[in-house]
Amino acid sequence: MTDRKLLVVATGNPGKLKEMQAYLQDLGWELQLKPKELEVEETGETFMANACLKASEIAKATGEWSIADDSGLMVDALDGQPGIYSARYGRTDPDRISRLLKELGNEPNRQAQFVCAIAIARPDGTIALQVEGICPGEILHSPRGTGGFGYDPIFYVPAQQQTFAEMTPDTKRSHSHRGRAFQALLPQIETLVK
Ligand code: ITT
Repeated sequence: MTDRKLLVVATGNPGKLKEMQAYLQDLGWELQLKPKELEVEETGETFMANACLKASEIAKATGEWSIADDSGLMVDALDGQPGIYSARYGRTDPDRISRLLKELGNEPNRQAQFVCAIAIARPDGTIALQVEGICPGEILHSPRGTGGFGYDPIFYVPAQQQTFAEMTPDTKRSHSHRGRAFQALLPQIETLVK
């Protein structure tokens, strides 16, 4: 059924898009970027609620299958902030990073986790699949590395002894919150086209 193979990627974030494309490239779905003018207001109170909202609204607006990612950084010493507000924490990536470092100051507890919720919606807007992935780490005192996007330069993963921004795309792909969510999603996505 070729009409079920088109998948609209419901993101306006180029860093995220690049990573999502890498996970989805070998699946046999034809990927299409969501039209720029279609913006969905993130009114949900959880990552999953917002992922479902974005996938569902873009699916209904385009009449196609849609996949959305809602993600963010939860910092223990800031009671889980910026969390679902990670994108709204500042105007640019450097703004968001400096605000986070300022809020944390010299706080000794640097524990944090990245969370990624992914939802796939059918053309009628109903949710077909939802998964979540988490990656624990620590917030550094200053940025390190030039890869990735967003908060990557201050997010250090002790097991790899690198920040996300120091990792190769492949290493980030294997260990990140998004990677873990996609590892759960990929076996299930195959069943959707049947
Ligand atoms: P879309 O909603 O259009 O997909 P967005 O950037 O607004 O794009 P979110 O609402 O999910 O996406 O916000 C996620 C924010 O969390 C994002 O802007 C980054 O700052 C941060 N983030 C998510 N995943 C990240 C990653 O892998 N590395 C670094 N920062 C990440």
